[in-house]
Amino acid sequence: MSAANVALITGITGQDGSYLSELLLENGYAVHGVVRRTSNLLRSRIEHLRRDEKIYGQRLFLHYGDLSDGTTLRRIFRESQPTAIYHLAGQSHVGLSFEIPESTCEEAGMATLRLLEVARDQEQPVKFYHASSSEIFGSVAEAPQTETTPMMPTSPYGCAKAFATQLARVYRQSYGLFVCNGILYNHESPRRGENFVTRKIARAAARIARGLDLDLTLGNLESRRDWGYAPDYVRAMWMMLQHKQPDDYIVATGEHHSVRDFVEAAFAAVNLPWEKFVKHDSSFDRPAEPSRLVGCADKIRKTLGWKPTRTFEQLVREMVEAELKAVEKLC
Ligand code: NDP
Ligand code: GDR
Repeated sequence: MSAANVALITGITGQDGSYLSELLLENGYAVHGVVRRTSNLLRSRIEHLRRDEKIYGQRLFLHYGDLSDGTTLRRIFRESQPTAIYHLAGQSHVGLSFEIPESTCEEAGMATLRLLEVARDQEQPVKFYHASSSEIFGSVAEAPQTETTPMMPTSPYGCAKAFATQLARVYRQSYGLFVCNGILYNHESPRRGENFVTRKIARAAARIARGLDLDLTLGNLESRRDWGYAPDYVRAMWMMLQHKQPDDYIVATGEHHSVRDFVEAAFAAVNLPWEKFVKHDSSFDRPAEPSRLVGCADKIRKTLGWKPTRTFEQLVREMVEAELKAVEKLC
């Protein structure tokens, strides 16, 4: 990999941004990340990279910015001169998007347009990855879904991602920009945000097992998702931008499981009967839920040779084990 590879990542402090940074640094890239001003300087998911003197300030650079601040984003482009941008930032909680729809749509929708416009104005061509989502399919027209399945989102988040996905296609077709939509299904890891269901369950199972919590309160146990392993999915992002043609790809395992399945597997990993500890609270239910979300990843498997490395059971176990280690550090 040549030293001329420069990546700009929006959302570098998130789950995917942190794994992607590690992958790109391993592959010899200079990595620039956009970070928001926060009241706490600790950015837990990339703190290990920031503390590494051989990396931070040498090959990893952080720039203050916000998706709403177009002039700053343009300046960051000028300063970093990226050859690739991975646009991952935005409010990513589907349930919350019903409570804060305007900012969610601004971040997931309009900000993508803003960045596509900046990319279009660059003198040097820049490859563009857009973090699309299975939520664009919503009340699905077919299962499993492919790259050509119609979009029928069921949440403000899904609507905004559908808008941004269509725009990314328009910019590819109209201006010849190298833009890829990664239509990613749920992907999880020990770095997942604590208010997403898998991390919430894994954390609670470990804490209940060690006597730190008494129970776990969840919404709909019957919801089903196609859950994969986040490091596999950031590898897919990178692979898309290495291909000769820009295109859209579904990234999924092709298997779906219920929230109940995840709960059972997580509590089994700590030898506890889950029924004794799990409660339902309807405030976690959503006004609408997508149905039968499960992806067909044949295109990325055949074209790019991508495949997942973890089974569902391995994923659950790894997440619970990480939480047990975190609890041990506390004790
Ligand atoms: P996270 O929620 O973990 O990370 C979101 C990132 O966006 C954080 O770095 C956050 O910064 C940043 N961000 C949010 N709002 C702004 C803003 N206004 N300006 C600048 N930065 C902002 O998400 P994931 O890593 O899980 O997901 C990455 C992307 O992929 C998201 O767009 C998500 O919608 C999409 N996606 C995720 C899937 C998944 O299963 N994980 C599946 C399909 C799509 P801060 O740390 O300051 O909050
Ligand atoms: P999702 O993930 O909405 O699919 O979006 P989440 O983990 O939030 O929900 C998955 C399913 O679990 C049900 N559920 C609960 N969810 C949460 N968060 N908390 C609970 O207590 C709970 N109880 C049950 C939900 O109703 C839902 O059916 C994720 C995000 O990463 C998006 O950014 C991404 O685009 C999609 O995955 C693909």
